[in-house]
Amino acid sequence: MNWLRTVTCVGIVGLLAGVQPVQGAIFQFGTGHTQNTISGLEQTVLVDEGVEMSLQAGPIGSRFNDSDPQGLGINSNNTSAGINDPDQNKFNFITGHPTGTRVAESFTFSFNQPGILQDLLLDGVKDETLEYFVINFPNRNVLTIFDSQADFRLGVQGFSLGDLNVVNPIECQTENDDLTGINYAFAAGEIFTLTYGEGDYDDVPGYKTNPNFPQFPNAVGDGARFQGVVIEVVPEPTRGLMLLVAAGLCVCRNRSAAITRQ
Ligand SMILES: [Ca+2]
Ligand SMILES: [Ca+2]
Ligand SMILES: [Ca+2]
Ligand SMILES: [Ca+2]
Repeated sequence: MNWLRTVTCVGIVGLLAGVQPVQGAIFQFGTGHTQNTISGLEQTVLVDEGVEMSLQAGPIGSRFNDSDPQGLGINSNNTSAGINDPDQNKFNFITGHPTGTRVAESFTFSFNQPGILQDLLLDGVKDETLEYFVINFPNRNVLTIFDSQADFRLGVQGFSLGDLNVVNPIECQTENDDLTGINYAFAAGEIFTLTYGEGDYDDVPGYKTNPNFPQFPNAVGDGARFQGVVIEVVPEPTRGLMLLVAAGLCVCRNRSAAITRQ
């Protein structure tokens, strides 16, 4: 029976080698993509390549606004907290909260299949004003995502991103505010949160007022937008095939063990 075991195992290895386990799904907002279709919704589900992406605007009561060609924003005007939103088609800080604090707009998202989060596509993340997005991963890891020039801007004045009071600062690799190659594996239904933010100038004294530094068109942040997310998933037919292959491997192992014992 050794020939049968050999042929079976070789066949299984061949199947594994031939499997193409992933396909890309991309959810994009703005011109040519999802635009003017989810404005006014607090939550929604989008579909690409058979994958469902569920989105929930935050804070509670906020609504999506995808009216701008550059991407998705949040409208938090007249929410239950009584907040005034100065930029209804951007992610920004909202004011007028009864406690007097600034509240950052955010949204949560998840997928109905397991996969790998690869790219976060952002827009309008300004380096001079130290704007950023915080991504909270399902496993509680956190990244604070800055413009690709933010560390350079700080470095000119003797500071670095590490001087800011944020968790795990990282720059986008591209000048168009995209963070690529994240490579985070997630399960179906696991929730990510993306939240807008701005660096605190108190962390880097002198940054705003240094006369040797190219000056700021606006001294305060002006919000940013979410352009999309790229993921990889295992297609349903391939997932079934891989389960069969895995079952086959178990049979093969058991058969080998039985033969060894003989
Ligand atoms: Ca807003
Ligand atoms: Ca901005
Ligand atoms: Ca930028
Ligand atoms: Ca971008």
